[in-house]
Amino acid sequence: MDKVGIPHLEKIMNELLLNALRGDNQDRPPVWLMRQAGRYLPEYQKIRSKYKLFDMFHQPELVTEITLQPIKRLGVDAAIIFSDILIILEAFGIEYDFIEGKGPVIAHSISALSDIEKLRMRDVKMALGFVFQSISHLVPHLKVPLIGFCGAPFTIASYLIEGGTSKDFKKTKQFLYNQPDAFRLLLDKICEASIEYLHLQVNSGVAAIQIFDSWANIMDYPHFRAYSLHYLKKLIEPIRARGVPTILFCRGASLWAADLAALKPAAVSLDWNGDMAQVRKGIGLKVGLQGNLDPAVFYGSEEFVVQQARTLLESMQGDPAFIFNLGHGMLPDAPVEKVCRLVDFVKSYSYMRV
Ligand code: 1CP
Repeated sequence: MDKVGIPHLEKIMNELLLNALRGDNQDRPPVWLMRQAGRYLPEYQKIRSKYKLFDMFHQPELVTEITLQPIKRLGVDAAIIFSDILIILEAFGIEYDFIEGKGPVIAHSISALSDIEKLRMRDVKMALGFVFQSISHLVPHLKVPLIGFCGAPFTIASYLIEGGTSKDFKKTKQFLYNQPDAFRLLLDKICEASIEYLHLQVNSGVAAIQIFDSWANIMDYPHFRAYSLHYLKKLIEPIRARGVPTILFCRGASLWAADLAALKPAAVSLDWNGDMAQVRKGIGLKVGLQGNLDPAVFYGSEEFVVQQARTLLESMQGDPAFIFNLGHGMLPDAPVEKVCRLVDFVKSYSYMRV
């Protein structure tokens, strides 16, 4: 692995993301891609074929190598630590795994208040020590900001109740509609552990935080406010108080952008359903906007990818708080050449703008 610079003495050279998150980027928009480390990269697949995913997340050397892969291959303006939102389960000693072709699986799912009452938060610094070690290991290798992350309490709770991924979230809704007090207790417990987890990520060296509320959009608006928004606010506030920017990713964000912006994160990450420029007009310049190309764009030709990127860039022309990204994570079968072309195009945009 390349050693870039002297640990802890190297200044972050590329500040485009942090400038945009402060709302004062005068240059081209920063670009990074959600799930930029992953199966579409042959170098990732090479490592993946040798290890179990669960083990990969637990080895700081591998985490470092995989996190750096998209930086080297694509030249994106930010790194995001190779980890998973479900890692937080280890703060409660909950066993889980990632099964090929099936996704995450939780050994003992939650089905009653008594299951929630039994959950005891462990010493997060100890239980998730491998994440903090990975961050400390990574930072000296980077010339771009490192983004740390966690799942939003609602999204984590849905995995705990479903026992894994779900198509209809039936168990989650049954629980939510029949036992709202127990559901809130679960969210409170996850929230407490997540705040601690984010603080420790910041202490270890991340420059920004992204919160993933991937399943918030399964709720209607009143439930979204009570069970998602309320907890997102609780997560953001202590991190903002430390001067660390937070990006809120929420499926459903184009519908609920104004509510999310009202929480005052540094940025809201939009899905591809909304028109970015129109959302900007609606919320004004008070928060950054990240997104929002359809991740399936790579199924089109290279010309199509460039054309879609150009349309988005032109619509956000001169916006000091725009971060170029996808509307959701990279798909595993995106052709890597087209992904490189996209990033190159966004990076060359300022020159075309003059
Ligand atoms: O570069 C990066 O972004 C990699 C780091 C990363 C992140 C930010 C991974 C690695 N996972 C995540 C977040 C994550 N994990 C989310 C939120 C973002 C989103 O909505 O996509 C979610 C919902 C998960 C849960 C998860 N982990 C799933 C989705 C299952 C479902 O319910 O649909 C899956 C398949 C995983 C495994 C996983 N985590 C990360 C990767 C690269 C993978 C797949 C790896 C593989 O099979 O090799």
